[in-house]
Amino acid sequence: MPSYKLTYFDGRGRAELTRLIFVVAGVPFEDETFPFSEWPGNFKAETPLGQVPYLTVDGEKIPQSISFARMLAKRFNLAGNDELEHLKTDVVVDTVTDLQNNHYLREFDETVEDHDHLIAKFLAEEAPVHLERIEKLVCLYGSEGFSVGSSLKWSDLHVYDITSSMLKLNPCILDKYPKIQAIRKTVESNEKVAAYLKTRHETEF
Ligand SMILES: N[C@@H](CCC(=O)N[C@@H](CS)C(=O)NCC(=O)O)C(=O)O
Repeated sequence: MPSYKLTYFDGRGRAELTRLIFVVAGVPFEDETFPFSEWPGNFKAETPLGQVPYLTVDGEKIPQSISFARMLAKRFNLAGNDELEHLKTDVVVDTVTDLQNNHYLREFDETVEDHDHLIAKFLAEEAPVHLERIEKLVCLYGSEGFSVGSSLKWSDLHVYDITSSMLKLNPCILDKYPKIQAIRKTVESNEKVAAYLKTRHETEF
């Protein structure tokens, strides 16, 4: 079996999707985390693109979290059953990543004085546009509790993870999105995910 090591800050962020894929697949991996204070000093120079996360596969360091998550999802049969399902799953993943990127852009914007106002504006105006898109895609491609087809895919894990961050910011933010809520239930009721969530420690992001 190939060896896998995932390297990231001590947080969920852009690494959590990959962690969830390993968890659901039941495949062991080394979860290497380090405190943000050690970045950039010790770690940045060692990374392929000066960024984290990266995945070390059989000794080779691979950057870009969505690219390596996609490879793992294919390896572990979480990417769809045919070419069209692969495509639809990618479409959902990309749409969720748009929300993630938009969120991080606001969350880590150190140029504004009133950061609370920026986040409130993001939650009121930008996040709903993204959430509506995701809800729409699930109506088009998925079924009750699944974003694409009728079995668990990595797109469901991405929906779950990003919406967990949204709920932390506003516990009512998903009230208008029943399809997204149903996906969250599917993911949370997966036995392996449920066991993982019980042991996962709280982090800042
Ligand atoms: N598209 C890349 C983005 C990676 C990225 O922006 N990583 C951030 C942390 S979430 C980072 O390394 N920031 C530190 C830096 O750029 O110095 C991915 O998905 O892996």
